[in-house]
Amino acid sequence: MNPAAPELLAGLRAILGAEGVLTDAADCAPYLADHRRLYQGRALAVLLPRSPGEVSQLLALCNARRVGVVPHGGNTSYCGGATPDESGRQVVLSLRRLNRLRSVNAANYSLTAEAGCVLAQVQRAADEAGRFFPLSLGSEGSCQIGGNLSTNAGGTAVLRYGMMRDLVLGLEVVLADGRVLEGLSGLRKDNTGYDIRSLFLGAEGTLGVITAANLKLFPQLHSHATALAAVADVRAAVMLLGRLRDASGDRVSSFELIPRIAIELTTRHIEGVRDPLERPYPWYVLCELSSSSATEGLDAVLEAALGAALGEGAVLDAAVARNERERAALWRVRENIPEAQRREGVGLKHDISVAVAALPDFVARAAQWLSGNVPEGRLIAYGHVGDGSLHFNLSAAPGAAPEPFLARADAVRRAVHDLVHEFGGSFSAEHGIGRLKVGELERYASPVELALMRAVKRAFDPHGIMNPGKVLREE
Ligand code: 2HG
Ligand code: ZN
Repeated sequence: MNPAAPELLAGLRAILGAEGVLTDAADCAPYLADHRRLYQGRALAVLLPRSPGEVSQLLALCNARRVGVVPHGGNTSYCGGATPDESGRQVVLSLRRLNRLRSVNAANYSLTAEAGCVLAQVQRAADEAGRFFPLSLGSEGSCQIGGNLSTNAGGTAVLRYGMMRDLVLGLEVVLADGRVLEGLSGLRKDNTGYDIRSLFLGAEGTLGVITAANLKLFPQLHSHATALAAVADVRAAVMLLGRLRDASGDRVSSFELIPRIAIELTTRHIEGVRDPLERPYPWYVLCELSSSSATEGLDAVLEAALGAALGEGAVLDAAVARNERERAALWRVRENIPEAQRREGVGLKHDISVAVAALPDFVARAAQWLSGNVPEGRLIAYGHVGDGSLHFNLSAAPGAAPEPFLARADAVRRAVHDLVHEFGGSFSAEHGIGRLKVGELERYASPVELALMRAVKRAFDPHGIMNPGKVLREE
């Protein structure tokens, strides 16, 4: 143990109380490994503050002692963003006890939640106030608002409502030196100089600790129309999106691409999932229209648009949900793709985006490269095609040994990310950089961008204590 550790721990206990500083190995274990088990870290302690004041005091102390602080939410990061390094010299700062819903303001269409609130808790609070909070992700039962903000989370409603960044009216942030940036006013218009607040969104805890946020709410949704449409290829999927947006008065709220292989994996591995259509097709889209009005006749709009597309051969077949149960069954297919892929065995993940219109060419080029170069892999490309964002994942082909497949991981990542770069896209559409993609950021960000990011990091965190080694490598 670092010789100064007992004194530091005593200082932290004086701030947080003995029960707010975990050091026992079994107590700390859940905070030291990431969700995908890519990293196993160590830590001097896990800290459990109950208030922004405590966060401020503990950061001031850690800053003075130059101790690295790793903010930790629901631990659902895909990139190791909330896991400490192996040195055992960092502390983990869990926001989980900072989980008060401070206020709900239905008239202002906003609420203020602390960072440790679970996303589902915020969705429920909005609903109880007759409002709607639209961020929706597979991990919503465990991910926390602070993590959603810090990674600028996406999900399945971005097409209509934007990313987490677009859902924020204000933030309260504790800076590395303990000062507090108060900004929860909830104004929709405020052009007073630089937008400092927006720098913390997507910064993955490297610039400060978000302790609370004022979030935008929307009218509750009172009607949905949902269908799984089979299409021949990605181009047909993208064309269908434009068609549905036009035909519905822009009521499309989700538009998710599903390849045939994902139907096979979910029906094989997930209890109760059945193929919604009678015959197999190469690709599908799960599309959903929604409205705050109960009388808009969205089902008829969707059926008419799909019927016309069927007549022209632009859609090959479709299953329209006739009730909530059928709607849930369609969503169950989509939401379980990651879990079905996990159960199938080892996999490689790429979280990419390109312009929506460029998706068909991107997928064709990337798939062609894979079929020539990775015979032991199968492409499982699915996701948020309405946002130009795909999970361009691979699993080992049936009967293929995992080792030779995994041995190609670096070459595959390079080829996929180089192609994304050639298309002017992003190698991290919605899961962030964390520790996993630090090298990719260095490779693909322009020198100007990197220099500005480093300058921002130095300005906010001159001693480099905030989530060291995430997003940017230490210089
Ligand atoms: C999703 O859209 C998630 O289902 C997970 O972002 C993606 O597991 C993945 O690669
Ligand atoms: Zn996703």
